[in-house]
Formats: sequence, C-alpha cells, structure tokens
Amino acid sequence: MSLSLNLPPDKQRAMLSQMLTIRRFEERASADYLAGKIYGVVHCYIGEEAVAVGVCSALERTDRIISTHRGHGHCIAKGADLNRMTAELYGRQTGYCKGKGGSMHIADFGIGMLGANGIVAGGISIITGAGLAAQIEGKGGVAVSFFGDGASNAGPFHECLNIAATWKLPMIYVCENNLHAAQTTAASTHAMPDVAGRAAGYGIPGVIVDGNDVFAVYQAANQAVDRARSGAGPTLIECKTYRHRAHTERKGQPDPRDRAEVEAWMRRDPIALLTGQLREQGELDDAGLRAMEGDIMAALDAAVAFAEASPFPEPEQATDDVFAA
Ligand SMILES: Cc1ncc(C[n+]2csc(CCOP(=O)(O)OP(=O)(O)O)c2C)c(N)n1
Repeated sequence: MSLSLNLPPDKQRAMLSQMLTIRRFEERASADYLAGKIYGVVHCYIGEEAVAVGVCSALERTDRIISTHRGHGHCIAKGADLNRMTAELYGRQTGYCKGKGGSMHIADFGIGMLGANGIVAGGISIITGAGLAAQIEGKGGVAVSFFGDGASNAGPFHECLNIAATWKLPMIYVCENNLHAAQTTAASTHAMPDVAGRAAGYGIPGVIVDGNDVFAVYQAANQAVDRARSGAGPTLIECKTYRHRAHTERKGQPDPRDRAEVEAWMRRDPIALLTGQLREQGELDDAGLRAMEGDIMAALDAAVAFAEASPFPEPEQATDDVFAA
C-alpha cells in the first residue's frame, strides 16, 4: 500500500466509505438479480473499487466521466444518487432512465456522469467529444474515460488517443486492466502485456498503477488532472486490478479463470488493504468501521425501499424518450 499522501483523515475515510458503498450496493444487486427482482444484466465491479474512487476523488463535480458496462462503481464514485440507481436496476419510473435503461445505462449529467455504456469501447469516443467540449469551454474542465483491457484493443481507443494527443485535449484515459475480457485473457489478445505502453505510440505519458491501492490511483489521477488542466494534453493510466466475480451475475455463468490467480488477487482486496492502512494509522477503529457499515446499509435499505415503493413504467410510456428505433 502506498503512503496516504498526507490526505486529511476525513478524506481517507470518505474514500473507504465510497468503496464500501460500491461493494455493498453490488452484493445486494447481485442477490436481488439472482432472486429475479432486477432485470437485464448486472456486471459487478467488486474488487476494482479503488480505481473509480481513486480517480473520482481527484476530480471536481463539474469534470465529466464516462463508464462501461461495469458502471455502478463509477456512478457511485462520481456522486450518483443511490435511490435513483436502485430504482433503475429495479426497472421503476423513479430510476435514472425511468426504469427503461437498467444497469448499463445509468447517467447523471448534473454530476458529470455521462453514462454507463453497453458497447465495449463506445464510451471512449463520446467522452473524447466531452474533452473537446471542455477545451472549447475554456473553464479548465477535465474528461475521464474508464474502460477495460478488452476495450483497449478496439478502434475507438486508438482513434481517440491519437486525436486527443494531437489536439492536447484535457483527457484522462483510465484502463482498468483486470486481465480478462469476458472469457478471453488479455494475454491471448495483447501483443504487449502493458496497455500503458501504447501511449508511446501517441506521444503521451502512459502510467502503470497498482489499481488496488486507492492512494496510488489517486496520486496518478492527480498528476494527470494537473497535466490536463494546464493544457498539456491527455494521459493514459493503466490500473492493474481484478474482478472478484465472474463476468456477469448470471446463474451458471462460466468463470474459466485460473483459481490460483483469482485467489491471489482476492488476497489483495482493495478494501481490506485500505481498511488495514487506516487502522494502522490510527484513523479507524472497530467502532468507526461498524458505524460506517451501518450508515451504508441504512442508505441501501432506504434505496431499496424507495425503489420498491415506486411504480413500474406504464406500457404507453414505452416509446417516450426514445429518439430512434
Ligand atoms: C462492441 C461490443 N463487442 C462485444 C460486446 C460483448 N462484451 C460485453 S463485455 C465484454 C468484455 C469487455 O472486456 P473489458 O473491456 O476488458 O472490460 P471488463 O468486462 O473486463 O470490465 C464483451 C466482449 C459488447 N458489449 N460490445
């Protein structure tokens, strides 16, 4: 674990609280999905929480991010409302997409969250457009693209890095390298093991970070934010991390990953690492952790109650807000 960077203890605890919120939110979403209360598909971010929280802790509310199919963590880290997120997963009218988008389409422009995205690498182009918008606005805004190792093999990654580097857009490209794209290993589809090495082809910095160390991620993100705000252009940050769950939460979902690999990464759980460090520093004790967990569970209970009390969309609303079919 890296140094805590002399961050105020409150900020460190807030980071832990956000990471725990993501984890408990998804544990519940997974259980509710398997119980048939949630529709569509749920991809859990469990194990990767330090990436979203480390990066978003370095951003302002007005900075913009875009997410992936594995988007709950990015939404929560950017400040999305748990009630509206839960209602969306439950398919209710009070959800972010009025219950018609589900897990992979949560967006909240008011907090700079431009959306999860079911198209692998699809978000990279959209957020690069937001980077261009930020440059034109001239207010020092930054745009952040989260994406996986699989997405880094797709055309939009290369096209966007090229134009963002050429135009010195205020972009941060954050690759969450969890070593697998669905059932395919990164090793079998990447000519170079490190995605960060690809930055050299576009003349921008490529940084490798321990993605399970929230302070290391935060530090790298801060440097990239400074560079972007100063007009020097984009940075590619590769966070080495791992998902604890299979690709999706479906019953019987195959998980062909090597058991020893899974177990080794489970031993480097980002939440356990941060909790241990805060305890060692004397900034968290049992009572503090219990209180934090209690607050999170109360907020999640309230969110589920909010969702369950909300109506489903009416059939005649099916085509409302649909721009093309
Ligand atoms: C364009 C496109 N191709 C294929 C898929 C099916 N698909 C969904 S998730 C996924 C794997 C993505 O892997 P990665 O980008 O590494 O993200 P991770 O799931 O590891 O977070 C694939 C192939 C898709 N949704 N979109």
